[in-house]
Amino acid sequence: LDLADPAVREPALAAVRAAAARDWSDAAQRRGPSREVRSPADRAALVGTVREAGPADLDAALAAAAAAWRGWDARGGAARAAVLERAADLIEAHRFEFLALLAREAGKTLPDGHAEVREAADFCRWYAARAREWFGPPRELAGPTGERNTWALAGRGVFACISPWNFPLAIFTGQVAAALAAGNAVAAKPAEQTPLVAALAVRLLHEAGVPREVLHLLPGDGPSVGAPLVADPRVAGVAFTGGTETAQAIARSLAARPGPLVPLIAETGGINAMVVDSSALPEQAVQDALTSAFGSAGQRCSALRVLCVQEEIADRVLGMLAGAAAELRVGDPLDPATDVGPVIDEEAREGLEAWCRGLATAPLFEVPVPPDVARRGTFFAPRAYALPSVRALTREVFGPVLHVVRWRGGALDALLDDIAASGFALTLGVHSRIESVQRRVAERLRVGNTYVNRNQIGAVVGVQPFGGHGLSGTGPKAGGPVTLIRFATELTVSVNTAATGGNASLLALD
Ligand code: UN1
Repeated sequence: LDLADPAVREPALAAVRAAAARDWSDAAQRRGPSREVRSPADRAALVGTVREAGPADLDAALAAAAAAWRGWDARGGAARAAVLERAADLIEAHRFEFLALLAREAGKTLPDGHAEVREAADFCRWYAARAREWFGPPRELAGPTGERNTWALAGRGVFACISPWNFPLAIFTGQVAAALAAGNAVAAKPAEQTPLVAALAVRLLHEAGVPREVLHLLPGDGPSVGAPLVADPRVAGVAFTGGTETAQAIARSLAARPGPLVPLIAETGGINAMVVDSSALPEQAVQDALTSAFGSAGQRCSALRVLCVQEEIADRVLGMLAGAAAELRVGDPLDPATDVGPVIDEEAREGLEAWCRGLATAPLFEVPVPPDVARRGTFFAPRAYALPSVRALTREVFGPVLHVVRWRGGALDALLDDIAASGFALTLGVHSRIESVQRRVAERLRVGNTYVNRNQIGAVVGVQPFGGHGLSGTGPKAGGPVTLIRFATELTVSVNTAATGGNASLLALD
């Protein structure tokens, strides 16, 4: 979507504006409470209402999914792939509706919304291709004569997919597509802030050919939907993206459950650093710090949280950064001129304010929010603070707040120890033109995704498999070559062919 080209831009914007004006209420009848979704960019505006899932909906969905998953699994990887590829086409065909809804419900700018549509379609196609590759007929593994050994991947059963509001389309669709590709049925719980994007995605997945009994949307909050879902013995696996503490609570709940042992696939947070040394190209470091810290209003788990600049070039880099930031426009996400939209809700805004107050120091710079914009929604002025040490950053601050630490030449190892001490290991930026420094930083920190001399957000499906370890998650990475294995079971069958007269096909394995 080339917004610089007027021939593309005008009809696209007209389509997005028309879609933005619609009532996006979800028509599905469920038995939980009704929730009104208000736009973070304009709290007076109702985006739509959704009827949340009650206990009876949960029970009905899990019963139907538990009965249906074997049929879906039995179709095989190639048939499931064809359905997911149709879903990718449909998601792209509805891109203007998604852009509108992502802007209104999640406060996403048009370029961010466009990247999400792209990523959601990519996830469907990538996992479809992996399903074709790995979920075909059982593979014969060579062994001793008189025996036939086969190995195959298959679905586990019903997967619970619990997704965040910051990528309500891409991460929601990515989890669901992975679970479906591997032969599972899915009970999907979107974030309570963003059920309407999820409802449109599920409608398209059904339209593409995912049976209704195989994919269920269960909107609601953690206590009323997420917790009972995870505790239910019919759930055979959980994929979760969100906060580390919630992932730990899910792990405890799964451990306390009687019955089968099930996997948790968790992608959580990060206290992501960018290390800039004196050999770095300042213009590049400034552009990448700006994009990584303030893009998507800092509401990415990959976002830059602490910029570590070598003392000798710190004044120059920070001066340039403040200058560049001063030109950022905070505003309505539907306006193509906007660089930074709102934060998701009042609770998020207040949390950011409280964190900044606690720092008890004046910001290095702050990008003003125009008063008419600020009045309408939950906006938060992007800003930067100097910290004495990386260790002063005691938690993930999920928004457009950049922390800056200066380090002296000769003290790189001490800095890296401070960064590693957080226990998170998600993204890392390194800006240096000295290869041995690039290697030293990357190898000492060993995070999930290291980016050298570029920005540290926007991992591309299939090219930059995304995800961390330690406090940042369990793996497997999203959009990677082996993501689907954790969504699957492995079945090994060893047949004594001598005893069956050499006729192993009695077991009808293939
Ligand atoms: C998240 O913010 O929850 O690389 C993870 C990126 C995205 C991050 C998604 N894939 O910026």
